[in-house]
Formats: sequence, structure tokens, C-alpha cells
Amino acid sequence: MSEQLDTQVLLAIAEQVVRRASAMALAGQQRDLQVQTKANRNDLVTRVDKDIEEFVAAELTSRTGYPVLGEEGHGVDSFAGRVWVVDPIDGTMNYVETRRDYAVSLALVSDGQPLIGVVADVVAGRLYSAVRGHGATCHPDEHDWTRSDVGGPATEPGRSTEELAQVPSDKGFRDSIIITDLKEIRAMPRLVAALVESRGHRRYGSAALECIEVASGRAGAFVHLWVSPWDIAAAMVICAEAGVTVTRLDGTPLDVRHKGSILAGAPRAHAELLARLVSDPTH
Ligand code: 2AM
Ligand code: CA
Ligand code: CA
Ligand code: CA
Repeated sequence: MSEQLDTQVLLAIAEQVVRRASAMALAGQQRDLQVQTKANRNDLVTRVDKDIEEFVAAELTSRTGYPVLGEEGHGVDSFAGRVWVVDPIDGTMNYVETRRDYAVSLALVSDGQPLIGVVADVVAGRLYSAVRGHGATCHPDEHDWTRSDVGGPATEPGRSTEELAQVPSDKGFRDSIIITDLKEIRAMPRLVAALVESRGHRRYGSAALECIEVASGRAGAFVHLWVSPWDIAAAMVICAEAGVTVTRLDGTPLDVRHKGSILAGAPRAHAELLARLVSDPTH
């Protein structure tokens, strides 16, 4: 198989797989999560993370033949050609503790560049998707994720679809909510000064959903010191199609194949924050 698979076919497969995975995440909350720790006591994984990654990898491998990289164990030898990148649950701490604000994130990366991105805000019932160069959409009323087998992604009666508008190009960081966390605030004194000047800061605990807050125009920027490929590969396509500027915290291009920092922002907010942060000690 199948370098020949059409992008729209791949998008439909990705959306269907993410819908089914979202149904698994919701259903999983009724069962024993079997929470385990990984690198430290706040680095969690549940049985559901592992089950979803197994399901997604098996589906994508059999339906497309492309290799799968996932947070919970699926590795790839290289990023040459097309590679699926999945975060089965982004925001596992939320999944365990608050039971909202977690995502399923799936991207198709082509020669190191994110090409297709699908992110489900599972509890809110919103499915975001984008293909590079073809805009981003939101299906805002996914109240029943188990409907994934009926109809096509945008064609089922009762399934509404909204194009994501372009983020405002002239809104600066002082007129914006900034999404960031305590680690970043502690590490970057200049970020603290910028946050004080801004409309305020927020933290949701899912990097994919935090990028999407920016892509949806609800926040002006997202600042994070460490994101992995599976955290942001899908959201990067959605951000790019909504006109969000995405770089590392020093302004260099973000290569999704490598772990590192992220500054995602509406164009003016991004430029202003970059100018202010650039001589913080982390750079
Ligand atoms: P996860 O839930 O898939 O692990 C929460 O702070 C956000 O950061 C989530 O997107 C979470 O993804 C991610 N995250 C959790 N632990 C992390 C770590 N040790 N390094 C980098 N990102 C992490
Ligand atoms: Ca994790
Ligand atoms: Ca993650
Ligand atoms: Ca995860």
C-alpha cells in the first residue's frame, strides 16, 4: 500500500479512527483505569491510553500500511515518507482527575511535515480537523462518538460542520489570554512581565487543546517548554490553517520530529511575545 491514497480518503479514515477512539475514552471512564506512573508520580498512563493506542495503530496499519508513532510504545525507524503520529489521550492527568479537557490527537506527517491533523475534544464533543492547504474545520456537536460508522465525515444528516475562521492578525498579546504553565512562568522572568500586561493566563493541561484554543481565537498565544511530536503534530496543521504562527520559543522553525519548546500565537501576539521573551535565560 499506498503512497497513492488520496488525502481526502486519509482524512476520512483519520476522522473515523479518532471518533472511535473518543468513544473508547468515554466508555473507559466507567471502568477501572488501572492508573500507572511512568517517569514520576504525576506522569500517568492508564489502561485506556494503551488500549486506544493499540486500536488506532492496528486500524491505521491495516487500512493504510503507513507506520505509526505513538506516545505509549509504538515507534518508527524514521520519519521518511508518511507516518501516523498518535497521542491516544493528551491530558491523561485530566482524564484521571477532572474527567474533561483531554483529547485524542492524530496526525499524518509526510516527510517530516504535518499534512493532516485531527483532534477530538472528547468531553466537549468537538472534532477539529485540517489538511495542509485546505483549511480547518470543526464538527461542534459530536454528542455521540459511536456514530462514526454512519455516513462520511461531513455528510451525515445532523452532523454540522464549521470552517475555522482565520485568527485576528492585529490583536496583540496585551489584548489576549495567554496559555502557559507554572514551569514556564518559573523559567522565564520576561514571560511573567508579559502575562501581567496581558488579559491573563490560563492552563488546560492538554497541549493539543491548548493549541486549538489559539487556533479558535479564544486565546492569543500558547507557551510551553517541552512538547513531543504526538502532543502537537495534529494541532500544528489546524493552527497553520487558521493562520496561527508556530515556532520554537527562540523563533526558530518547529520541526515536529523533535521534542522542544513551542510558541503558538496569532501573528501579532506571537511577534510581540517573541520580542519580549528572546533574552530569557532558557534561550
Ligand atoms: P499527556 O497527557 O499526553 O502526557 C500537560 O501538562 C500537557 O503536557 C499534556 O499535553 C501532557 O500530555 C503533556 N505532558 C505531560 N507530561 C509531560 C512531560 N514530562 N514532558 C512534556 N510534556 C508532558
Ligand atoms: Ca503522557
Ligand atoms: Ca500528550
Ligand atoms: Ca498521552
